[in-house]
Amino acid sequence: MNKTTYLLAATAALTIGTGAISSAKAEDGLFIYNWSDYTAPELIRKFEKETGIKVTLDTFDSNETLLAKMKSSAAGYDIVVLNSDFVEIFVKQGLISKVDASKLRGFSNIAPRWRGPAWDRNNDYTIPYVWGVTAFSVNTKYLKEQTPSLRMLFSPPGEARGKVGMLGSPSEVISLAELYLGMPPCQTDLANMKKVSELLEAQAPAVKVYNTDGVIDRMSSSEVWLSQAWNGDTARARANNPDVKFVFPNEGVTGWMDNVAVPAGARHPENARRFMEFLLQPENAALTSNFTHYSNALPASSPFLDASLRTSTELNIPENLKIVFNPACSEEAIKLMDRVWTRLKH
Ligand code: N2P
Repeated sequence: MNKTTYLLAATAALTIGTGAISSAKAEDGLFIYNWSDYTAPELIRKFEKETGIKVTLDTFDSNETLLAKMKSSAAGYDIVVLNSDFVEIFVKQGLISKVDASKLRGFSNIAPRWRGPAWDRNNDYTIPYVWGVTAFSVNTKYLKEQTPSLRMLFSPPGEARGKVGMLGSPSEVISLAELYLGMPPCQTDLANMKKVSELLEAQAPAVKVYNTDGVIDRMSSSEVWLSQAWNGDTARARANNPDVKFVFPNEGVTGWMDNVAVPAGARHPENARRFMEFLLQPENAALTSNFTHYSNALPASSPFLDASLRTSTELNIPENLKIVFNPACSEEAIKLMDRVWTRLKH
């Protein structure tokens, strides 16, 4: 929308508005920074229509990219979406501001399980967006035999050589490697990190790409046959290509919640608040789940979910599966991860 049509839309919304809109200057807009392939266009249209607030969306591919952007001065965003294992890092570095989320309208719609989570005990800073798990997918057309073990990903069968896709960030790759090797996350033990490094170096010749963008496309098009993957992205790939299958490995999976927060110094904090309250309405959470194929934290959204989601093999996580929600790593652990990663990429 260009500026003129946008102003017309804002005026129209103001005339039919309820008065609530007067507290937020609609024409100032709302700037959102979210993971790629993660924001339902319908959700944004609905928010714009209901509030007259024009949304601008930018996307990123990993927590590390988001962190670097937030640190590099005023990025100008009002809303960011970040993984549970990065929340404390953002808080410590003063990158997100207190929103006192439990006072938001709709907060009580959040399932008890997801209120006051380990990464934000009092919901001072965040509300949940959607959550999922990380393991791997297999293209069953080309890889007829599947091993329900992370071994298949980290020591891939010969025929998968050059057809393996890994996510493109140290936290994603190394935390899964640690899980496979039976180590707690955020290792600072040098001998253990050496083992992680050796595992990844040995896997590298089979890897076609380390990239967190475009994972759905690469799985759908069979460009990769074996891919480190999130369950929801795999569900979307399977909708395009029924040969794509998500594997729940014996060793377990890493789990994460993505969280909505307001960057420190956001220029439209009131609009950000309204967006958070909008996300806390069950029909709106369902729009996000229906688009992303991830589970949200609002049980009352289930009547609005697409039937395919309720039966999705990727979202129906086996009951006894071990799910490790990673904590925020210490600076020392992050330094070691970066070292392993830099070595791997050279
Ligand atoms: C975006 C999926 C992001 C999930 N396609 C990672 N937390």
